Amino acid sequence: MNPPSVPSPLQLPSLHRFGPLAVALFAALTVFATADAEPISPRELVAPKLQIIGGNLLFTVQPSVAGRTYLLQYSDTLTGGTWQDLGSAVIGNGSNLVLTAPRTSDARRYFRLVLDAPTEATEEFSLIPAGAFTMGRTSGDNDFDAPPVTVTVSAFFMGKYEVTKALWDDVRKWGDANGYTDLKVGGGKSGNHPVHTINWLDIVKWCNARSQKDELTPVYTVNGVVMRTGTTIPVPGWKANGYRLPTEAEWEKAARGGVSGKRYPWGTDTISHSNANYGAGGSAFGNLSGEIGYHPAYATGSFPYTSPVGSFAANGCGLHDVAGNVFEWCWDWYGSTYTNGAANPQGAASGTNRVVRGGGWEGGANSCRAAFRFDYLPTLTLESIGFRLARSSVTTDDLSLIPAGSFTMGRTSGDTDVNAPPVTVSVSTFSIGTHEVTKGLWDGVRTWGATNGYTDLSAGSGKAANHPVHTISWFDMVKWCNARSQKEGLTPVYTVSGAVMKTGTTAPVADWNANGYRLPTEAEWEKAARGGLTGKRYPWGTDNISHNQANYFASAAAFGNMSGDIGYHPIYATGSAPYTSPVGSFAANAYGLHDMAGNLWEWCWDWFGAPYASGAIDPRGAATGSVRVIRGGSWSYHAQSSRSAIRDYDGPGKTTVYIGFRVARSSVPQEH
Ligand SMILES: [Ca+2]
Ligand SMILES: [Ca+2]
Repeated sequence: MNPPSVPSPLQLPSLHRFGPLAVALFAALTVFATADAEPISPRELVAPKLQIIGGNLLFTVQPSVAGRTYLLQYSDTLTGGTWQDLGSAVIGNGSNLVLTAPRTSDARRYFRLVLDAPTEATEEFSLIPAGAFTMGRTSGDNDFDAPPVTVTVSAFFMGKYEVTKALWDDVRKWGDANGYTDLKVGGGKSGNHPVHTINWLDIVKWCNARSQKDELTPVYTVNGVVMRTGTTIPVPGWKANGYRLPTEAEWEKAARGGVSGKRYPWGTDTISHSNANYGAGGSAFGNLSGEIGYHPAYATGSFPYTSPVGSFAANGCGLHDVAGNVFEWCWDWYGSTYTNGAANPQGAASGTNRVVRGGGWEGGANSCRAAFRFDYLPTLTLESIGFRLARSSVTTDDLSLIPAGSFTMGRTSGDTDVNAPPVTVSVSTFSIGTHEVTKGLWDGVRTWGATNGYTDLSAGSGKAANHPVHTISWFDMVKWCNARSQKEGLTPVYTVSGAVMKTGTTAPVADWNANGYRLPTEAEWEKAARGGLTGKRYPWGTDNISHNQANYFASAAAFGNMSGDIGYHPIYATGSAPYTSPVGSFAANAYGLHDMAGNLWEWCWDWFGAPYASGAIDPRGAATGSVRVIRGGSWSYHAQSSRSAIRDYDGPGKTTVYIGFRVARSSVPQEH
């Protein structure tokens, strides 16, 4: 994402006197600073409706923005005072939100209501991790156009809610003044209901308008120009960081919420009016709703019978209304079935109709299924079709974004590693290389570095350009990371005495907020290796390993070794040692990462030390030490060393044919 917009100066509020109290209602977008003048996140100041009822002040936000955080604050003076939080923050749900404060005997008190601005995409969006899933019909259903196939998609962000009429209006108004002159007004029962009666072409233009409004890169172009008007089918820039429609595969992966083989997003084969807003009829497709017809809570007034977004529980990916309310446009031309094994499919190359998904308030249970495919002309508008937004992950092709959160780090499956007890550890979002760094990549950056001050990088060694680089020290790796960052216009992570580390063997300081390349921490490495799975020895989520899965030295049956051939990997043990394999020779784990087990050990940032404390947040290893952590085993080590939990170490000056590395990057605002 781009950095937050430039703060505007603190603006004086307009005052509304109310009884004995002076209540400040800030209406302008503004920014304030803490007492020590350190800037904090931009916040919108909201103008609520104020009432005094009995002993309480009631502030009503109508309607609230679903998923955003509202906080009531007060101060006894407008100048020089500090704003104090009054009560806890409240999360908007798309409906009226009422925050209360007791009346006090103060002669004068000022209140304001602040809406926390999203600081990263994850507040409005869910990060859907990279990986394969089963797309298509389930549960004995017979959709001819949706046979079950395995499809892989890269990490991306998916909107938690259908786009509301209020959001549509806001962006459309901005767009109208910025060259987007033919966006439809659209329909919507109120501000917090989904927008409808807009067509596919309106939506892609609106996505561009919102991207420009938010200082992101627009996704859709026509003849190389940002699409603002007209009805020419645009070309999508999938690498752009702006707003866009999801592909059909992305939509279905997100809709399934991480659950496999079930009809509905909540992970069962049944549906009722407590799950979604749809038209109930008959018992087919697991419809359990006793009342037949439209949803009784929302079938009021005139058509359409939409519900406020977020009126029903989210699925496992945090998404609301994937089933029902309004159908959702996807990017894809509707075409025949997807290919088994497809990676990031984007639909038919051409076509007549675009895909819509997920059913709507007037559709039956059938159309609410995660597998159900439908399609319409991109010029069609209906009261039952809206959309939700997606955004590409801003990392580059060779990195996977790993979602923030806690995981269980340490030994599993009855293993006895004394230095790796199971502990709960939490890490922030970060990205990590899908492959070990190759000799080819090493050489390219090293050549650039040699003429840019990086004069002592080791040449390293590698069996071929597509094999992992080895025979480089830990110091070489961190300097190389800096060189690659500078080569790509990113901020280097490692400094010595405040200067970018380019040469030498002084232990550097890491800037974890820099957006450049770096080594993963040990905790990041293990979280990434586990691929979102828990309690298994190996990155693919089982307790067994064979030469079909990794390049390691097979010996006894200990640690689940299933390999019949004892010794080095027979395919790669040719010529002279080392017996590395081309990176990516084995299947990726669920985060899209190859060779986390075997091929080469991978150096991490951390000084090797005692196990992490349970509950640690972003741990980065011992404060000092003499050896750095290595992880994942190698072509010459046993199954035991290929386990996700194994911890080993070596001196940072050491160079061997057993150790390489992969890069990581902190998830920080990207410059585009
Ligand atoms: Ca929907
Ligand atoms: Ca490895």
